[in-house]
Amino acid sequence: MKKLPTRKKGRLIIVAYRLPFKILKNEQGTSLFQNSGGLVSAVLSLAQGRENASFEFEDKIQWIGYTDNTPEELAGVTLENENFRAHPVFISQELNDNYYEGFCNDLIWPLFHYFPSLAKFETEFFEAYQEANLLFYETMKDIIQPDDVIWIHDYQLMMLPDLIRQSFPANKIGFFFHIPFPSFEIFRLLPTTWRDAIIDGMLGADVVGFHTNDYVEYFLKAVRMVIGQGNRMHYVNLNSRLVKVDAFPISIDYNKFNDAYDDEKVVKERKAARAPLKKKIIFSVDRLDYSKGLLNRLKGYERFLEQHDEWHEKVSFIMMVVPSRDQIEQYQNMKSEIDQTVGRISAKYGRIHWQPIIYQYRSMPFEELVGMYTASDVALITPVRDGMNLVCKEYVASRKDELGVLILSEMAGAAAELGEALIINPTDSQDIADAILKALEMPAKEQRKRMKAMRHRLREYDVFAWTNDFFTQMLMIEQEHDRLSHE
Ligand code: GDG
Repeated sequence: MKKLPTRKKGRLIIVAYRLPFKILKNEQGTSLFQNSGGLVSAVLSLAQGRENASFEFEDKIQWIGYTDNTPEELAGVTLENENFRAHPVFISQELNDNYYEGFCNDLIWPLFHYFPSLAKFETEFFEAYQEANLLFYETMKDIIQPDDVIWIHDYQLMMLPDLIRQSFPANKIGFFFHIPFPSFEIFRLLPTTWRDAIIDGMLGADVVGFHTNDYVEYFLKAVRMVIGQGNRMHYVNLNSRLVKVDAFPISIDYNKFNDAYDDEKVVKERKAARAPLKKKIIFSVDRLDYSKGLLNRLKGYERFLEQHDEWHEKVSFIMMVVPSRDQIEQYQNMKSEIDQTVGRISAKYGRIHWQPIIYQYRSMPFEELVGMYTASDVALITPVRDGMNLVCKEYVASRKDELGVLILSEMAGAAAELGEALIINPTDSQDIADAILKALEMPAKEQRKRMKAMRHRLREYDVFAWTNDFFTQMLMIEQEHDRLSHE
């Protein structure tokens, strides 16, 4: 077996749009509330030094990210907990409106999720994006030391790798992209200078990671078209440097979800969900977003109810929608449409003692979330585009009982790994309706067979394997450079 490189010096610097905790100030002082999102748990696996890890870092993890607190509010406050030391980036409201709300969420998000008609191409957005990326760089430049490894995340920071590379040519820089990288026919809709700046920016890294091989292929095609550079299987040769471009499908903390099955609070939540309904449960949870296919899902369920009255009063669909970006008009309109569709379905099929849909617009504590994952007979996950989708992986990892059926959109990055799910086309209501029927009727033996295979895969490649894989590639890049230059 190839010996993995090890590294024991240097610190890890994470750069992401947000800091890993919320900062709350009151009369008692300042408190930090660590977020529990996917990226924070992934990075924690590095802080806690796992067995078999190919590296260890010095000191606490340094984390650079935006805060909506002002410099005056944070003056004299120690921004660190047992895992992270935070370095806030201060961005004015006006700049953030054009940078984050504008370029990131009104242009890149819709465009890269294949909604070009929703994308707004404003010059001020692009200028703000450049300025904000520079602000991140300005915050970092006095922090970076020679052996530090820098790991940058996502579409808010596409220009940052190159900004750092220009002044710190010897530091290892990784960049991970959490949303889909689109096909060139979509990417080329960006003005030429913008797409050049994006590609040049990302290529400042030593390793550029995506969730799937398709995104890797699309990115390499964009590189060929934009900088005219030939590339060979997963490498871009910039003469002085080699950039590795590869797929690293993000995963979850498998044990956390698997072990939660027996947690007292989770057991209580599971019983509380099951007892009053006494019906089969279909469950979904997503942030409010047009990419998540919420309306398509409702239409698929409606068609199922229309065609299968033998299932009336025997099944309820619990659809949780987590508030997100709902200050934006598009999101408000979409929410109204969801509210109306749920109302129409309930009015048509509901009975005094049966609610075909239970729809709630709120977020849930972790125990309730896993309670719902494990109480449900079917998880219905139908994004029209999703970089990966962690909800489906969490559902599978939570099912220690090996029961439950996953219905999953072919448009989610996760579909490439979870082939035992019932894979559907989210724009096809009939496909969704047929899959719901198949899932509700699936014998326990077949559920187990499918679940076992998916659980095995997620156990093997959990979030710790993901981070380990990414860093191993980053530390191996020099060896690869030597090998390729001798071929
Ligand atoms: C982006 C990409 C990619 C949701 N509601 C509650 C709750 N959640 C947690 C889930 C899951 C996470 O939020 C959602 O992750 P997703 O992957 O499904 O979606 P995005 O937020 O769009 O994330 C996506 C991801 O980045 C990682 O690279 O997979 O494609 O779009 O972890 O559990 N957690 C709790 N209560 C809730 O109500 N506790």
